[in-house]
Amino acid sequence: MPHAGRTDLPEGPIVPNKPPAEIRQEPFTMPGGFEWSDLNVQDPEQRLELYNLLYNNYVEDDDALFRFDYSQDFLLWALTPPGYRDDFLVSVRSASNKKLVAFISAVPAHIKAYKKEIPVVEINFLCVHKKLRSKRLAPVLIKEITRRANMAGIFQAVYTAGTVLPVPVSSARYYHRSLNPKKLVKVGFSRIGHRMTMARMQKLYKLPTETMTPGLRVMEKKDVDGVHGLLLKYLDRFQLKIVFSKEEVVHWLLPRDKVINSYVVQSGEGNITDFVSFYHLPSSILNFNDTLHAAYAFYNVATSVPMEQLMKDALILAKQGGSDVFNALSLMENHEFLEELKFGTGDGTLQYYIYNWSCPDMPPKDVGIVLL
Ligand code: MYA
Repeated sequence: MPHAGRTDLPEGPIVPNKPPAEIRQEPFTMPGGFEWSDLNVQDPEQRLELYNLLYNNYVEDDDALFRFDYSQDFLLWALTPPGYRDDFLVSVRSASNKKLVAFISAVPAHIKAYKKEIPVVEINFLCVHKKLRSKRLAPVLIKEITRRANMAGIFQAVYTAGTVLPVPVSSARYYHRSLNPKKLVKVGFSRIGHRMTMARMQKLYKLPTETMTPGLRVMEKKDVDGVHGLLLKYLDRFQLKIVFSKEEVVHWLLPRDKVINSYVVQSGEGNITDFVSFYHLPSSILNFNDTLHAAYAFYNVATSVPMEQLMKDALILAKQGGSDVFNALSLMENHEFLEELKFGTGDGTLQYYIYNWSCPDMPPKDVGIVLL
């Protein structure tokens, strides 16, 4: 396990920051027939092009049953936080017909690893069209996005991947909570276990129709300050965490239909005491012409009620909203509710990486960052 050893590593950049004059000024050379372009994700046509590239070519599970189907609204959310730039949405087009064939994104953020706060980019959506695989396009995309981040004065990045690359700082597991057992079994996501029947399974996973936490309500703009304060304080207990600005709370946490749900509990004195959020990332079900609706736990803070109760309410709300399954990683305090709320261990692990940064490894319970 990556976090088993490596406890005595020095903290800091692996390669020191480069002065501007030492950074390559011109884009890396693409293989013949391809060209670089920036992506304006605010433009519906370009957003649709990205959607289609990912819809057909992005991450699948090991058995090729499911492929992530990030919605267009989700992509707009994921790629336009404060400080985002079109030239960090690095696209590769075919020179002849201008078709989008590969992509990688970077968006700015601040993280804190142990005691050090670091400006970073979050890297995501690395994708090469299936017909162009194994031609070493991915390393060119990575070098180019690194160059562009360096030009902007950023020398560290965070990213996650299902694959083990050099060298993870932590490793988390996926857990799945069935909300719609019948559909999950039908499409091959779950199996009916030994001595189990569909009727028993449905009973096992049945949830109340109403949430339990008094005063739990949808987050609104007026809650931003309260949520910001609550979250900042809460995340401080983790060794690796995201450091949100108020503007970032507005962007990342205010609800967006079928993209991100956020709820708060407010005390009699008007303070925000609890916060719960999940995002919507469906997957195409490749053998059926259907969609698996999945909700993913995002950031959650419970102070007036137990975390388990707050998350049970999240399950109820996700089910009400049509989700078939609720996913969570073994991060933060999630271990406090996974078993009790009948989450099952998934096949997948998710590796966490900090590019060009050395620090001791950590167990996932010390990680306070959720990437999309
Ligand atoms: S993770 C999601 C990754 N995307 C997918 O899994 C979608 C489906 N797959 C594909 O589209 C392709 O298979 C990809 C590889 C594009 C993944 N991260 O071009 P190739 C290395 C990093 O011939 P292809 C996410 O988005 C591989 O080890 N490297 O291969 C976060 C080999 O290198 P080496 C990866 O299959 C991304 C080389 O690529 C990954 O055609 C974070 C082969 O290249 C991977 N997930 O294309 C990226 N998969 O020979 C790093 C394979 O050396 C960011 N490879 O072993 C680093 C920070 C940059 C910014 C820094 C700023 C300061």
